[in-house]
Amino acid sequence: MITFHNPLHLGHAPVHEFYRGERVPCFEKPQRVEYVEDALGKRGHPMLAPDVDSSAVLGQVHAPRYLAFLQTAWSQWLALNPAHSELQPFPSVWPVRTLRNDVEPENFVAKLGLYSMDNGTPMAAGTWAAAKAGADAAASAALRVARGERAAFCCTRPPGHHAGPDFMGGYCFLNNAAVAAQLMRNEGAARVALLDVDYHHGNGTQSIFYDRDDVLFVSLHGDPRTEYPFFLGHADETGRGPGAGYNLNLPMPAGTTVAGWMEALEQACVRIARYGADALVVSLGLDAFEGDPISRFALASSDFTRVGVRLGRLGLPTVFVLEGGYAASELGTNAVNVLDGFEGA
Ligand code: SP5
Ligand code: ZN
Repeated sequence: MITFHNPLHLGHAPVHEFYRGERVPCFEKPQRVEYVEDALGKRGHPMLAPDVDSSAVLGQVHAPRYLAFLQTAWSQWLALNPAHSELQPFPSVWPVRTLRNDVEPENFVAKLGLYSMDNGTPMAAGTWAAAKAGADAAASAALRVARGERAAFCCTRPPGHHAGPDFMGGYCFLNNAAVAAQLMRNEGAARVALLDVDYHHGNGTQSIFYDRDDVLFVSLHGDPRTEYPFFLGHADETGRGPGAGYNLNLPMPAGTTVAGWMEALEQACVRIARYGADALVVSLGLDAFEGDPISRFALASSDFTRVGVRLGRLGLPTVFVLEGGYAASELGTNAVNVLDGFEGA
């Protein structure tokens, strides 16, 4: 399968995040895609550099003021104090219920809170460049598929599915899968299905397309009553206005085994087939893996081949976009198992 890598991902290498008040090493680290690139090479999948500028499509899925902030965030952080080059910014105040989010504050940390859903999404000097190159890679993969390629894989980090119209969160800044879906709409696909199999609900993607019937969002994930992102991803979220009926959440309890998970995948595939999609985008998180350090499903490496086979049987032009998955050394095998299963279907 043709694949696109992100040549600038290394510039996004924050050192720590918070867990129960303590600083812990980042789970979302550069080695993740290095393992995937290694596995892609070993199994003979060609790797290309992004060749599409996603700027226009980014403007269709994210708010202008959010993009402007993200692009300049690191220089704003350094402007406070040059010594900040060695430190990671974190938000400390958020415009929750009753507070206003329509007026952008001047204070940098306040802006960071306005544009964040959590304090778990650390930035580094090269974050914007890495996120933008990742969106370019997603756009490149989507363009190939829109122009007739059966499938393509976007191998990138940081991930994207928690990033909403105007906020970052869950290690995500730009919503790569939303970029891929929107680009295929622009290129003439009337209906795009977006299936999210990451362990965590793709709240950002859901929100971007919640009012629309031209992109069907379907997600398999840990029940938000106990799992991140906690505040979205319930089964009763089915879409709004013209988008009513075009959002399907299939939350499962932590501890769900492969049998239950595959049943949910079957439901998802039946819904996608009934939708009559012209193309499919898969938010390919691999944190449903039994060895994932922050997730609680139990798929084995060989199960990811079955996932790929089932998706291949949908018979749709398909763009795979890497999302989460934190068992870094097994990430390559698990990702490429999906792609090989898909191609063998
Ligand atoms: C893209 C993606 O998979 N984002 C996930 C974001 C999860 N953020 C919360 C992480 C909480 C880590 N908990 C550590 C538990 C260690 N036992
Ligand atoms: Zn995840």
